[in-house]
Amino acid sequence: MAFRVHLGIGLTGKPWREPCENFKWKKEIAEKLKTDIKGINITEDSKLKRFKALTIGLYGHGKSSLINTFASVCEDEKTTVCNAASRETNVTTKYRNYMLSGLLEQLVLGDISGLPVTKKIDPFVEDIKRILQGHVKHGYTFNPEISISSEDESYESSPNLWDKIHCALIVIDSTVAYELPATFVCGVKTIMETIDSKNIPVMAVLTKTDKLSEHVKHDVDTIFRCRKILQAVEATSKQLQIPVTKIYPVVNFEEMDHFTWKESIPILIVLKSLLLMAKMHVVHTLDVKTTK
Ligand SMILES: Nc1nc2c(ncn2[C@@H]2O[C@H](COP(=O)(O)OP(=O)(O)OP(=O)(O)O)[C@@H](O)[C@H]2O)c(=O)[nH]1
Ligand SMILES: [Mg+2]
Repeated sequence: MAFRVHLGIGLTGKPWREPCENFKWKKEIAEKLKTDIKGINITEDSKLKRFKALTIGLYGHGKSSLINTFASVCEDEKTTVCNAASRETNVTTKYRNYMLSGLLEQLVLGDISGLPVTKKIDPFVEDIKRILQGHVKHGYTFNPEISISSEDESYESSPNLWDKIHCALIVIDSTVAYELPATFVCGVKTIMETIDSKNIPVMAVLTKTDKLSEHVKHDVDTIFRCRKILQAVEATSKQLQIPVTKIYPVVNFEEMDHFTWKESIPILIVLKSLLLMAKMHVVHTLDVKTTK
């Protein structure tokens, strides 16, 4: 394997993704992305209202790790805001919203239980549909047997725009992206019906690309040139019907001792796209409301 990395076997000549015009793996690009991200706000004077994003995916695919990675990029050092680990069962069992500071003070990130593979997923799918519409409060504990009822103390019967989700992130472990479980694909399709009916923007984030590709493990700057990753992106697109351009490969920082501007770049690219999409959604929703 080492000689493949050394000889660049499995890499494309030109990057298959050009994240922005004149993109280069340079510290200045990371700084520019951070400046762009800081500038994407709801309004210039409002610090109270935040964009709300939700991570959705199978258990163990890296949802909580992604939130920790976002928080680390925010703090400029490795940090943890939610528990992430590899276990037989779900690590995250409650719906929690995380407010980050500094770079991402305009964003709330929602973390939920992953969809199970072996058990029935309908209760989770129903809960996710309600979270998307703002009906579920922070702290709700998922029940694998039954979804939330309108009598539950965690049920919000009249959600406002700021309770609702403004961007959905489907988180997929890239090492299994070639053949996602049929129940999951089916569950995502059901969730997509709600996403589409509410016009919520959606993107997919492919995690663990360091496990999929030796090149990426060795040097993250091969992430947009690696054939295996492109294939994982295309397979995800085909199965979940999400356009290739809305699928972002990353390496979460969970299993790294430290990170540099280089590892931050794919994460900052995700954050910039997420915020731009959430902003368009909020602006459009507010516009529709005020013009009616
Ligand atoms: N090497 C590597 N490991 C990762 C990456 N992302 C997540 N992991 C590991 O995958 C395991 C599961 O990650 P979690 O973030 O807890 O997954 P989750 O989707 O939140 O899981 P649930 O809360 O159980 O639904 C942890 O051991 C992480 O360290 C990544 O990009 N690379
Ligand atoms: Mg989790």
